[in-house]
Amino acid sequence: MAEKFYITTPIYYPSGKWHIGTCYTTIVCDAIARFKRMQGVDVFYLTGTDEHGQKIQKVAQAAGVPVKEYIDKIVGELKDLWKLLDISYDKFIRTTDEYHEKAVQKIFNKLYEQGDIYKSEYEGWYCTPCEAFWTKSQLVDGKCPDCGRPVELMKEESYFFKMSKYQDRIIKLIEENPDFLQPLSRQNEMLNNFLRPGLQDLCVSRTSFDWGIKVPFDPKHVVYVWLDALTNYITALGYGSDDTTLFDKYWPADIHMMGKEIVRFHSIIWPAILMALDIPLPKKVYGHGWLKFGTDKMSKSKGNVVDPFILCDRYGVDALRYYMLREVQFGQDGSYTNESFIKRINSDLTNELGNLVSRVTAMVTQYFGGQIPAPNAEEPIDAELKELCQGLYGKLCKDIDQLAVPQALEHIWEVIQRANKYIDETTPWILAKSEEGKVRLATVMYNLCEAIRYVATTLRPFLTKTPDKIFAKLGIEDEALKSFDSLAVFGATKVGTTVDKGEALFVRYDLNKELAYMDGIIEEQMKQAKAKEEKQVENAVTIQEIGIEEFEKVQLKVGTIVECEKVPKADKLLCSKVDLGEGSLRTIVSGIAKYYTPEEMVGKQVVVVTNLKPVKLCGIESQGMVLCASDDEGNLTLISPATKMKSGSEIR
Ligand code: ME8
Repeated sequence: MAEKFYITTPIYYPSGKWHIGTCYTTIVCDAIARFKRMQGVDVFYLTGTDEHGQKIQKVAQAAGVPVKEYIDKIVGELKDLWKLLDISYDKFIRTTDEYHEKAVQKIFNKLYEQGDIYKSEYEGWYCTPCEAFWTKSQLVDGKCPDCGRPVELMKEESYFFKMSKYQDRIIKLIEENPDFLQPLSRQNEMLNNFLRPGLQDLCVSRTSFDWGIKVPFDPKHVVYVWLDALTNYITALGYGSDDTTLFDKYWPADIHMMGKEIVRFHSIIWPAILMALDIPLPKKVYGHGWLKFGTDKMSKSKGNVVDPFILCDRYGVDALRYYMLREVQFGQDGSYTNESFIKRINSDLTNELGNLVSRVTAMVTQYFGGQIPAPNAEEPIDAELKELCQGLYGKLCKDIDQLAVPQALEHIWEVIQRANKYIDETTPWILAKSEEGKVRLATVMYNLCEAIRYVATTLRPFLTKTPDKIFAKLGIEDEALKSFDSLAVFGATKVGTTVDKGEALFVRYDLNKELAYMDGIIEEQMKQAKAKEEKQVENAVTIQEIGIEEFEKVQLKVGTIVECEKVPKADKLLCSKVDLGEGSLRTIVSGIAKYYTPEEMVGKQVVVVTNLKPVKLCGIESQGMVLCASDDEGNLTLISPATKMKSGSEIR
């Protein structure tokens, strides 16, 4: 039976703010998953979206769209991004999927019934505008640390998970299984900052919003988003459903991969939940570092978001995948700069890899009519290149097992660099000058083609377009010659195969020109971010919630327009006399002359705000306001009762 391998990324918040940092986890996991598949391992690679919680509910509401509809669109965009980046996931889970929701309810029930979840009261300092609870120590000068406004001590009825019960087992797990939590630095962080000071029971339900999975036996509560989200790793495999085939096959996970900021949830809360459910623990939790923009965390509001769609469009998917996998020392924070990106493409991809392939295919074309010649005159200098090729796969296996992805690429590049040096050392252009030299030249060309085949084959998990282009240039169609198995013996490339130099694999970029281009994009992004922020402020003003007591202060009545005329010297204004059943008529000035003629107005029934303070408009005192609806396309219409009403009827 094939060895199995279950690898997961975190499930992504449908924030819609995708930048290259967001793609980091998925690209790394993808390379590992592809590598394992090529080794003949039965891989299950899971990713998905984390769709519940107050934040997303609020954003959707502010956009005026039903929450699910709002999220569906963003999830579609995320899937497009994964498609663009050739992410080869086996399953995409959404926490709004019905099977997941049902399984989470089952889990919650089970934990409640066995006493691991209990009902109590959550007490904390509550900031109403932010809808957030804070502990006393988190407050800044006794006020909300986020917005600086006053907070009040509030209690919320909640369910709690007995996390404290599992504290000692988790400490033991981390201390006794150094492989469980990696890299090492994260172990000390978890032990010293959270576990040894003592774990508190975890609040696992909320009542202040409802965009979540309902607690089955107490539906005014929704399940805490992290409990909902973490369980995706087992519900995606069918845990809690009628069909647990995948769960039985793939669980426990071999690697949960994530950014360092969510290691706490995966190495403390998640094991505690699994322990309570009596399910085996994942083999490894790995918290990688952040990809920063220069020295800053990427954020849309800072305008330093590097857009993967733009980069792929201009430089190709493989350039981005290569940069992400090679540039950052895995486990540590890395820094993206436009300059280092372009330099990596120019040096590693264009100068080293691209050049090697084009030089060799050009020489085979020129000296051997495009057919790979038979090797027949070995010299000691060949041994080093051959050994390097033959040893490559073994090194890569070790690198991938240790999650040393950049080192894996470095090892492939050692072969590329050695092959380029081999060309300089063997001087094919001199060998080509004599018949005797040509005998030796055949061997040199064969060895180079074979070395390039090693490179293309081993690059397959990391780059998704380039290896196939190289195979096409080498005329290799046989799938067996693109497999890891074919790397056992140097010499598998078939003599006589026809090569095709074709187009260059990579372009060489003018650094300054590209930097100017990218600066232009960042500038545009900043402009857009600023405009969006302004719009949000504007929206926030319009959508600010008010209590019923405030609304009741507004008096609305049905009025009938009795007279109407244009206001002299004011293009936009009409002055109406309105019957509000008060005995005398009110004078109301409205800015609607562009939409209605005075004649059209007369006889219309309208909605009037009757208790507005009078204002003078163009010298006329306006004693109320006529309500209208308007849209973005410049339409405007009066609001009228659906059927004729008595003038002065109250609107409630
Ligand atoms: O945390 N560099 O989702 P998320 C590297 N829903 N990695 C980055 C990054 C950057 N600049 N920015 C984001 C969540 N990431 C939860 C997970 S799992 C049960 C729930 C990574 O959308 C981040 O570290 O905020 C994480 O691994 C992934 O993107 C998703 O983050």
